[in-house]
Amino acid sequence: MNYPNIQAEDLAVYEIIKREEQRQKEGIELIASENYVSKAVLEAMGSVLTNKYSEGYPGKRYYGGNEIIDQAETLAINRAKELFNAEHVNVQPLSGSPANLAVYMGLLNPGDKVLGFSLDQGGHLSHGHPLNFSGKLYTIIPYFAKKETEIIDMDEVEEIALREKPKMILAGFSAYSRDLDWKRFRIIADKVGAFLFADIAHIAGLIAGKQLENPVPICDVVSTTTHKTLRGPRGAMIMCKEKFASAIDKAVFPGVQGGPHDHINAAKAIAYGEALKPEFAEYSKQVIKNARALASALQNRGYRIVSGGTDNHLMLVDLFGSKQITGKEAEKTLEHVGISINKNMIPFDPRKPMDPSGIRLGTPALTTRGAKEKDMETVADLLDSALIHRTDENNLAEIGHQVKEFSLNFPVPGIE
Ligand code: DSN
Repeated sequence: MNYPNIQAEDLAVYEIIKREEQRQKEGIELIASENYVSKAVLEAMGSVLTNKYSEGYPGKRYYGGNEIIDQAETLAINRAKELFNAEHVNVQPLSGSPANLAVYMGLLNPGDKVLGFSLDQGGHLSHGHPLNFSGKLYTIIPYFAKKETEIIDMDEVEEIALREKPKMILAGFSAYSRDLDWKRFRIIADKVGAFLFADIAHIAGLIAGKQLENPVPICDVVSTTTHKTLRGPRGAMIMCKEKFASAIDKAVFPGVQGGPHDHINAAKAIAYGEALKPEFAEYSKQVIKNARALASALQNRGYRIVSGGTDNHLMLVDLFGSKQITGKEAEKTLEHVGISINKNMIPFDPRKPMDPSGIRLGTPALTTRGAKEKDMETVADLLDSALIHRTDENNLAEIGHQVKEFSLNFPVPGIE
């Protein structure tokens, strides 16, 4: 992508794009929620479909001229249905939080009780943070990982559900590295007459790639962002059983949003089409292999991985517990050498969210660039060296060169 028109018309923006291209190309991306989209997805996002208003749904719009837009949205819906075996799909949510807001609005009344995974153990803001709509409008009851194993204790989930009788059980996770027992969640929800809502934002691509169990046929409603492991444009979608279709559609529009972003919906259709190809299953498999290889390379260097490992694309490292380095210090040091990660709370963290004990690492982005298990050894070495030499500017400069040299072996789609 060369952006000749931006270059001619607005040099300030052109230079920002070029600097960000360079950062992406020369750096190691380990943020578990990030990825690199294909050139086709990038092109759709820059297309003239952005010029249209299309409030409503295919065949029932509040604006004229939507015959072609209807085709784009229907294509995205049909591909998503095929990918996830979904009865009903709404592809209009602009991002994860609005999607989740629409699910709450569609199924609950303000004040209703929701059981959600504790935020400081790996839940998401929209699963009950006190300053988020979820925490302000609904009564959130948290469930936790077990202290000894750092794995969700389904018996405890059942115990809390039987005691609290929530209207909805939310199985959704932003920093949880273990397999989820969807069927047990279903059994528990049925026992207490609760809706079962899964937020699969992090693992959607691994489900689409058939590496993890698909919760869509098991749950009442499932939301996901489209830009993480699923490798589509920034955005989200909601999948649900047909009986909830009307409630969910009304909650998205006019409940939460106005006009859909049609250029993004076309990009979603492209990404879903890519995810339906056999290469995407290979990609998903490699993401998990790489995550396991990275976790074990770090363990070999003395880092404690929360719960002892990973079943998906991410891991939490208990840095403070194993190396007496805080998450904040690590994030800053690693950014300095071109390695992007984020600080993260770990289960039962004695420290605070702005400077927690942990960091979260993920392999979706590096895997898109073609990295394999053996490359995870190099990544672990570079990360470890940077943290060891975190106060030594000369050493950090040298490690920064090595990060760049390593990264340039792996092309980023859309960046020459
Ligand atoms: N910001 C996302 C993440 O990093 O997990 C969640 O929305």
